[in-house]
Amino acid sequence: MKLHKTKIKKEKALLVACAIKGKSSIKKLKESLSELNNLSISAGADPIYEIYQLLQKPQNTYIGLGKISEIKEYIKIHEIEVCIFDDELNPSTQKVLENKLGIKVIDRTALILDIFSKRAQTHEGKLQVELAQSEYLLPRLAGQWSHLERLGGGIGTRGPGETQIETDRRLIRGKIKRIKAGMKKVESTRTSQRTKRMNNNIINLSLVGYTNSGKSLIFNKLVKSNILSKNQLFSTLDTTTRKIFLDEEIYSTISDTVGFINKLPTILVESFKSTLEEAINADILLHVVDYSAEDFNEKIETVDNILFELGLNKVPKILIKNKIDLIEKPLEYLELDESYLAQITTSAKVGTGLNELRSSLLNASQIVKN
Ligand SMILES: Nc1nc2c(ncn2[C@@H]2O[C@H](COP(=O)(O)OP(=O)(O)OP(=O)(O)O)[C@@H](O)[C@H]2O)c(=O)[nH]1
Ligand SMILES: [Mg+2]
Repeated sequence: MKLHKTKIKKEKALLVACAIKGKSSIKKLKESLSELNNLSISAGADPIYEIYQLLQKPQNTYIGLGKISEIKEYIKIHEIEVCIFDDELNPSTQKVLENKLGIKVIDRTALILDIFSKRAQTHEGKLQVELAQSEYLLPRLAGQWSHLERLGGGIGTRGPGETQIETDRRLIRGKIKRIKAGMKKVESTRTSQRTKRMNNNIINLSLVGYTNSGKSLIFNKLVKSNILSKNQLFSTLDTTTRKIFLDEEIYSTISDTVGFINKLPTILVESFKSTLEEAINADILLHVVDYSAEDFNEKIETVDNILFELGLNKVPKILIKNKIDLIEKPLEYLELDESYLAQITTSAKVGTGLNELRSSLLNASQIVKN
């Protein structure tokens, strides 16, 4: 007898991006769409087409009305099941779009949250993702009852006189409260470990940077560790800290952290503050960039902007231009702000530049200590 393989059907998706003229360009829109394409595949969709537009001014339908007609036409002909937008949509825009298009509408934030929830392994990681998801869901509740069932909201728990949405909101608020309480417990253990290290006058290094830039592989090579380093977005969600000897006597700690991405949802940054705590308290940040990426400059800028949001723009940094085995162009010296003490080129894969990186870490640690 032949066994039939069951295949979960992937939803056919149409990707949509737009931006205001002068603030972006067609090239940037296309780069962002190619990232959205990756994100949607990671989330389990089947992206088959992309539509983009540079707008003169913002629209309350996200994209111009002409384009909406074009999208509707495309949906009909190609039987598209979900439309994915490249920015976070406010709840009312999302509603308007769903009404106009007649199919499911998802935004970039929801996709990123979905991937994070797939990757979360530890108790703390799961709590943080659930918190971000609940915060995202709260203002978008109308007509989302199916989502709530997944959140474990009990049916029949409705109080007297409450509408369905009020009940949903109450359930989610309760859940947010419980998650926050759970996170407090995990955080206090972490804080006491960190205080111990800080009291010992040890320099703390933290790897930060765009997702898929090679942070975990560099970490593994520097401290002979074996954490997951994989060609996919957001391999690392949890922070790992290890001791690293910079010379025979002096040692520091080094942490590997969650990667960043363009248009990283604010709610995720907020929820992941406890995971990012190691980076927030680092004495030196090791900013890793995939130097072989065409848009590496934009990636550096994105990461610098997120560091700024976290109040880390003034922390001493070293830029690690990684993946140089993939490029043929001559290496350039980049103009960076004064918080960057050095820039090093590496190939974590081949092992190039790792000795220079170690010397640079030792130098920087001495500068920071004095
Ligand atoms: N060719 C080449 N590939 C590299 C290099 N460094 C890392 N990679 C590959 O790039 C991919 C991503 O590496 P990771 O170490 O997982 O990147 P990361 O920055 O930790 O990514 P996140 O955890 O998602 O933020 C993996 O497939 C690595 O093997 C390098 O120097 N050269
Ligand atoms: Mg990683």
